[in-house]
Amino acid sequence: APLLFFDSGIGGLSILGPTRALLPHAPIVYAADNAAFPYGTRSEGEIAARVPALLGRLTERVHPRLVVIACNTASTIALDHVRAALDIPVVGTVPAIKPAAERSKSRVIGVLGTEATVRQPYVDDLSAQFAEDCIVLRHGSAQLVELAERRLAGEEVSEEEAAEAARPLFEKEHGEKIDVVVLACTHFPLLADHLAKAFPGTDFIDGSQGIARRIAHLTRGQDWPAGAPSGKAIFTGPAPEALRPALERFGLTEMLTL
Ligand code: DGN
Repeated sequence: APLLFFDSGIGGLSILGPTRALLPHAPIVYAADNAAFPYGTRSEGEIAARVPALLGRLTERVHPRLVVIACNTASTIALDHVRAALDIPVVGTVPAIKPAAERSKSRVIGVLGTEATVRQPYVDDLSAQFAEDCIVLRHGSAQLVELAERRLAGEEVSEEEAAEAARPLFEKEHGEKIDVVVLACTHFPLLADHLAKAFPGTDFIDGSQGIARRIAHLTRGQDWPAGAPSGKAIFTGPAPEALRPALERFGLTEMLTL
């Protein structure tokens, strides 16, 4: 039985990469809800209804042993609903505010996510619990999501474009003191090299390594099939041919529509 990764688009590849490094033989199904992309501009109600229903259909089709909601927007809104709907382990992706607070010296940290993620009470709770003595500044950017999608589809995305989209975070009151930024959208690690160059002296962190370790822990002792692992991508809309080379780099050699 495979591991099922789920995102609205290609963001989940930033979680799949480190997971593959730890579990090179695990069969993978990567599901992208591209028919409803992007999630960041949708309402809480829509996401809370759509994600569990879709994961229900997907698990019936592929019978995974574990589901990874590789999307902060869907996780911060719908994780409990999904866990209630499925009877297999569900790993979510939530903003890495705790490690950011542990690392920050200036005690001003930034959270970059989608518009939907940065307004979630879940983010308030994480900030209150783990970053109580920090100023936590947030910026939601649909633009960065678009740029990550375009880059994976093979288009040239410049450092300046990425910097422009992230800059409003640093222009907020106290923003100039930010020393750690949480990439709270799984698309954004795919732009981390550009961001690190554009904002030197700022650490950009994400939870992907920790999530990969969590997945490895939950599946420890499993016998994965010998030989080359199988990997396929399932889309809710038409399969985007432009993404084929990028998906193949992640071992996803087959593209299907749900
Ligand atoms: N990759 C998703 C996230 O982590 O929030 C959201 C992308 C989107 O649909 N806007």
